[in-house]
Amino acid sequence: MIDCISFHQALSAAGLGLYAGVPDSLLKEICACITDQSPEGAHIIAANEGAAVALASGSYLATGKPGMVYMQNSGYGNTVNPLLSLADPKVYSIPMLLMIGWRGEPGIKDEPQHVKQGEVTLELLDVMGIPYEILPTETESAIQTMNQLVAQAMERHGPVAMIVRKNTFEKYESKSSQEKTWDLTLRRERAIGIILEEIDAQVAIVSTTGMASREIFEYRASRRQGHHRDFLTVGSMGHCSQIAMGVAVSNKGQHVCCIDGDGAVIMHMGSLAITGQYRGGNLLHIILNNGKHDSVGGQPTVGFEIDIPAIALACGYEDAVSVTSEQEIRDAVKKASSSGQLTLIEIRVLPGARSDLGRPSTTPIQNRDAFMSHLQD
Ligand SMILES: Cc1ncc(C[n+]2csc(CCOP(=O)(O)OP(=O)(O)O)c2C)c(N)n1
Repeated sequence: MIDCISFHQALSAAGLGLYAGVPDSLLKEICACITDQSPEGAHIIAANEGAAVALASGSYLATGKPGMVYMQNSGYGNTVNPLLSLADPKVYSIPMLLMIGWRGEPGIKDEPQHVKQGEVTLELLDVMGIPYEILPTETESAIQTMNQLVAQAMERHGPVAMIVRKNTFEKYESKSSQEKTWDLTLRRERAIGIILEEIDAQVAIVSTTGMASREIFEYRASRRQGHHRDFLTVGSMGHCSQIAMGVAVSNKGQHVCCIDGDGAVIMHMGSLAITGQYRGGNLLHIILNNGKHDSVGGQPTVGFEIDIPAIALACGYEDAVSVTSEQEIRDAVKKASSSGQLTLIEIRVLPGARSDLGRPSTTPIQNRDAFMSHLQD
């Protein structure tokens, strides 16, 4: 496996400027190393992967140094537009090194949301004309491959990609452990339990990518409540609020609650402006804000640096609050459920999850069918 510190030193020696990206569990170790080792301002955890391509492009314009953009292959979709209409050699021709975590690699068991993406990952690069190499797992060969790719990016004046398989990087002990917790006491899973206890049993839930959906699944399973009310958006990070709004707009008799994450809401924050105009009286938006991309390794988001309720109000939501305690959550959910006002509730929670947290045992199609039957009942 690759030693993260040596690899990071080699990246710097190769003349890379800015590091930008969205974290991935396969890249957890190298991302933690980049976070620790990069000088101030040389690393930005971006809102989404397309934004990371834009950041690397801007940095190249300012310095002439290529940037490195890291992502999970799920994030690849977010990059297609800026890769093809900004960085491509036929447009502004901007060199950069992409580091792509290969979830769903054919032959390796992975979650359903990664299967299709994994199958087409290399083909998509071929179609876009982006040269790539699969990163070897031995440190010296990996550095050599990376150096060749950076040289190729400079030569072709465009993006090149390094594909990272599972278990490529060695464990890296993160040094950045200082946590701002604002005296928080609840973790996401407990907050979810409180929401589900408080919310009317008929409300349809649309939940976000990552552990939140897994925790909802386990909550229902442990109480034998069935899973028909919950649409667990296992992929498509950042889009669950618009799925929820799509349901609410199209079925005004159905109350819908979106359970979102801070990383996810920041990824496609423009959707808040669209939801903010909705006045159907049947939509509640809850954001579980732990200031982290908790599901993929706990890399920081700007969730605790921004005022999400103020943003929601400015976007047109009729009510928006931030809460932290059990009682506040209960009161806020009760009020929002009966007010008929478009409400956003930010719940600030501690990062972290149970180590024995399971995964949905139903397939996405079973989830879809059960949810559709619930909505049409
Ligand atoms: C487009 C895209 N980029 C990256 C990922 C990988 N990913 C899955 S969950 C997650 C973190 C989500 O963070 P947040 O919404 O704050 O929820 P938390 O995990 O903290 O509960 C990331 C980055 C993904 N699934 N899709």
